[in-house]
Amino acid sequence: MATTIVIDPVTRIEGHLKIEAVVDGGVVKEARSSGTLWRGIEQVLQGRNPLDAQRITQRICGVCPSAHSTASTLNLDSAFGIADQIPHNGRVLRNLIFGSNFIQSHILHFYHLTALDYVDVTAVAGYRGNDPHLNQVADFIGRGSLGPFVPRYEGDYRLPKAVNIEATKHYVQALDMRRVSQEMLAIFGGHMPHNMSIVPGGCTEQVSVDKIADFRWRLEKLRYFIDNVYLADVIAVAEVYSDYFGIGGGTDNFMAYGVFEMDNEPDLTKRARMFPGGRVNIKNLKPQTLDPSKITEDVRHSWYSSESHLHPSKGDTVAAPGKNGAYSWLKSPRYDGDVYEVGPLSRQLNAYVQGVEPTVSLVNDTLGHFKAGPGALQSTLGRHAARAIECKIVADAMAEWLLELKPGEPSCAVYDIPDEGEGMGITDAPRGALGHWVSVKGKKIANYQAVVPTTWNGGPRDDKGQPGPFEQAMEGTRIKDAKNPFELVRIVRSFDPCLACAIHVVDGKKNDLGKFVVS
Ligand code: NFE
Ligand code: MG
Repeated sequence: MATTIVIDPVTRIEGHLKIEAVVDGGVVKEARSSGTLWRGIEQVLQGRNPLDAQRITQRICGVCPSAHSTASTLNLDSAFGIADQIPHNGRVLRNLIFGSNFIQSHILHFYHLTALDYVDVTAVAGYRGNDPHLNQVADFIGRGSLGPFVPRYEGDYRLPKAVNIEATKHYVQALDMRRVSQEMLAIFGGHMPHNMSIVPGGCTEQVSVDKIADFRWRLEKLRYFIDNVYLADVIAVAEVYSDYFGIGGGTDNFMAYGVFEMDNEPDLTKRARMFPGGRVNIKNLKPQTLDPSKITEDVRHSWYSSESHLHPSKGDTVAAPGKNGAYSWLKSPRYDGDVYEVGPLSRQLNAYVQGVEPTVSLVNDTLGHFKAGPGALQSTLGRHAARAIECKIVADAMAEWLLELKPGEPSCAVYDIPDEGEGMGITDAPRGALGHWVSVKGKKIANYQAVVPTTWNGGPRDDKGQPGPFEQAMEGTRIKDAKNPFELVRIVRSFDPCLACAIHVVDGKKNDLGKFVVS
């Protein structure tokens, strides 16, 4: 007899995601991913000064605001016609700010959003010893303050007690590491969340030797943690839960827009980026090109009455709560009508098939360690491994970028806002391909659309009925215990869902000043 498993909410932070899975004979026959929180940004931007975009779109999310500041700024660079004029320091500073956010976000995801699916924190309950981190956790549990650790499932915690205790210590240490990363970002970004310095034309922050030194010691602390703790913990988990290299695969298509600017080429599909843009099908591993004109968003199964299958430059967002057949506030982005997964795994796969180092060596080393082929990457653990590898590559690259800064030289171009312009800002956020599109008329924003990583991964079925990446990853999964569906939360969390980002649209109306306000 079929039963339906409902998990709501799934995410430990980052918004409201509901998962429904119909299980028959112990196997998921049909899965639905549903964003249930109505919020947003796009229409708020209409009629405003284009320079507000960087400020306002960062408020989409406190986890990846640097991603939205980067996408909105690339968008305005392109609409203003200044994408080829970013000074050297401006380009490098943007990469350093965004890189700090990547590191923080990947550490957050592994330790605070997913590790407790694998690590049994109750192993620390009786701890009495000299480690202040563990004493803190034991006190927490002793007082019954279980907030960050529950609800949880039971029955499939497999690590030895000593490893559970050590990993819990790292859980607390990772909070410190995230603080260090946020401080590092703030040296050049002003503050975190919502940096003040990434702007069209470059970066407002000036480079000085003392700021470089301040940044450097923090980065070295983080590199030590990533190399010796984060990577080691991912491998320790993967060794004991190795069946998850074969669980949670999903779609065969992987896309990246590319991230970390290496030159000032104005066409973002041709710009040199540390992680390149592209598409790849895991079954043939051949690099394919990316044409952003083929991106559309379907809304047949979303609570919107606006037209479906529009390119984001023409996108529209009219809320229709209760719409027949709809089950999510997320739209369904598609490339040429096809479903694509985005995220660290997509980025590293695209870099891998394009022969980019050190991705090729690190991926091959990891696959060699587990005696697996590239197909194993299309899985729950493949996503964790790709994210950890990526975190190391970004941190190591940042040490090089820091040396490229030129104290005393300019970091921002001078420009005028044009009367008219069309912009596109495509980049990769920690959770995957992120695009902002703008239309400027009379020096004001006429239309603004964002298509966000978790919208790609977590969207509902499209106009053709094709399930989204979360849904495909769950379908066909064998569930050992329907009362403790570890498989489903492990699969979905491996994508690192952020519903705050994914649902960024808003209902509202213009006020007397002609500004859009939330109703
Ligand atoms: Ni709110 Fe975000 C990232 C973006 S994910 S975290 O990374 O863009 O949809
Ligand atoms: Mg949108």
